Amino acid sequence: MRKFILISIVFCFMACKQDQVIQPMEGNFKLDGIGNEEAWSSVDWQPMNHVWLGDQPTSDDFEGRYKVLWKNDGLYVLSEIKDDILMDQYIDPLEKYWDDDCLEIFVDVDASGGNHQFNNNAFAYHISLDNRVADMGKDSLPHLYNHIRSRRTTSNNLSVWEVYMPMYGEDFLHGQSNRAVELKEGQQIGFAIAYCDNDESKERENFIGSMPIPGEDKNRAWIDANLFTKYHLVSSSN
Ligand SMILES: [Ca+2]
Ligand SMILES: [Ca+2]
Ligand SMILES: [Ca+2]
Ligand SMILES: [Ca+2]
Repeated sequence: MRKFILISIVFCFMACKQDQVIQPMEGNFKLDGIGNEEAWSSVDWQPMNHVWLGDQPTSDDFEGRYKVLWKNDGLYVLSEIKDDILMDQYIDPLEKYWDDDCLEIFVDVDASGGNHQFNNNAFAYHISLDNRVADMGKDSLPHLYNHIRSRRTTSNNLSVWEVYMPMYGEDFLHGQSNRAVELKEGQQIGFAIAYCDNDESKERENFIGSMPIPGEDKNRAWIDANLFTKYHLVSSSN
């Protein structure tokens, strides 16, 4: 009996892993930090609840969730972040951007996995409170990635982010004219989303992501694309 339960759990786990899908963005869309499009209401929220750095935050300190949709021209992300204090201590968007409050979205357009620290095999886009987007480039230096567009609205302690993300492959060259990858139904991509929460410290206090990371060091998604969740892009009939 115990063996049967164990096998069932393993099968369920595999099925759940395989069931990760991204639905298409259909209808009108306006990048304005307001998630009132019909397309958003057609999919469920997914939690950001895995602690990668710091202690488990209280619900007053941080709560986060997200939705993601796709079109041929890229991914569309909606995220709701409850954060008690918004902090932007480094005005320079390329200086210690991970120690300011920021939304971090990880993408691997061909789901290849592997190291992406100082190459473009995958990206870890850090989106600041003022909608500037930074990541490490091939030269091991931080750069702005202006092709990622973001809008945030905040009311009291609740911020809503909408992000439009054209997707690029590992041949992306910074500062050059690059062609975005056209997304197609059935394609598999790697995706993850996290929030760096700092309220009053020199360094970020918490880092909370969308998937569990095994092992002691959980701050590895910015280096290792194997950790990203694999999603299939599906049509609305799936
Ligand atoms: Ca909108
Ligand atoms: Ca907080
Ligand atoms: Ca890749
Ligand atoms: Ca904060």
